[in-house]
Amino acid sequence: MLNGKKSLFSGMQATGTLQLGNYLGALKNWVELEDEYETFYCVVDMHSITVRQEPAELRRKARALLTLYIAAGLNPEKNCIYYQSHVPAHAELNWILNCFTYMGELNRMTQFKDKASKNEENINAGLFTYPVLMAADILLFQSDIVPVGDDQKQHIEITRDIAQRFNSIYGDVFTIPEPYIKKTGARIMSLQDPTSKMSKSDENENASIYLLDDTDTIIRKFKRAVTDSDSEIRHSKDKPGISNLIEIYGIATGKSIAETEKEFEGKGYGDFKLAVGEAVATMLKPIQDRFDDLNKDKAYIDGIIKNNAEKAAYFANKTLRKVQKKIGFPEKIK
Ligand code: ATP
Ligand code: LTN
Repeated sequence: MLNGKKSLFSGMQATGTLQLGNYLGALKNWVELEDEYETFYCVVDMHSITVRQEPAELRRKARALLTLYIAAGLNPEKNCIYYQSHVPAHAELNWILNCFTYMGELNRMTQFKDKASKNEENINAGLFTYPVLMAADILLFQSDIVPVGDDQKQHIEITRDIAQRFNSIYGDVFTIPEPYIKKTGARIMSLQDPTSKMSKSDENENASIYLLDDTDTIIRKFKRAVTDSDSEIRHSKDKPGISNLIEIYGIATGKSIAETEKEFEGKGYGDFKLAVGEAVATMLKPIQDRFDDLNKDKAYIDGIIKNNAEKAAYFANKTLRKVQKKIGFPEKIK
């Protein structure tokens, strides 16, 4: 709770251009929550450097991500949209929580195992303690819920464990957050390997639909999507490729699985893939247009960056001061 309202935090890494999974699994759902919650949507640029980044590119991607949040429908008057690196309280609470987190817990994180295997030349300590910074993000804002895609569930669980451990020693300092994961869109799969999730850092560009891809590119990528050997458009565990496309089509058009299966009964994969491509392109077009418009107004975006960082810092510092006092750090002399 913050300001007498329930609160929430979520964020995305500025590691690449947003892909369809980021939108359908997270961002699209964020837009519905702005009235009920005090919301904090962060560009987690500090998390991004757990994998080596080119400085100018990181700056560009972080700005594009923040702009995309707004283009996708988040009203910056109602939602606090900001850069993690602009609010030092994230790093300060991160250190404290490191001292309340066990190596054994971190060792179990599947995202760490996955990222470590992909970055064998740079398995740094930040990559290992990544979930602790994430816990700091969430707990700083006394978040009741954390709207994310399915892959982040384990990170919310460790956040809860850390918070409960801290509270059991020092009293009720942190709100224990719940994951907020929608059933549909929670796990959009790669178009080239439907057994692994779509990811913005995938090296194969055909595996992901990027939010800023133009219509032709979107249609081409869906045409090339890996599907199963028969030609029936049916949602089933043994047809992961087609099932993924049916799910995407369903969100883009509002149609249920049964309706989609019926619509394409007797038709081939070619027709279906084209329809999915067109539906997704239509869904993304307004976001792309708004993104272009927003990029023309540098002063407007700069204003949001400045004001929201101040707002986030105000709430974050409240929690941080409380924590510092509880653990026995000496008070500052005024
Ligand atoms: P990276 O490739 O850099 O690891 P990513 O594409 O996996 O990035 P994140 O920045 O880790 O994306 O995730 C941002 C948000 O999008 C999170 O809430 C995450 O759960 C959600 N998300 C990411 N990929 C998918 C997906 N394929 N389906 C549904 N939600 C997803
Ligand atoms: N690890 C998340 C990004 C992230 C996040 C958070 C999400 C960092 N801090 C706090 C929710 C709440 C990811 O999507 N990879």
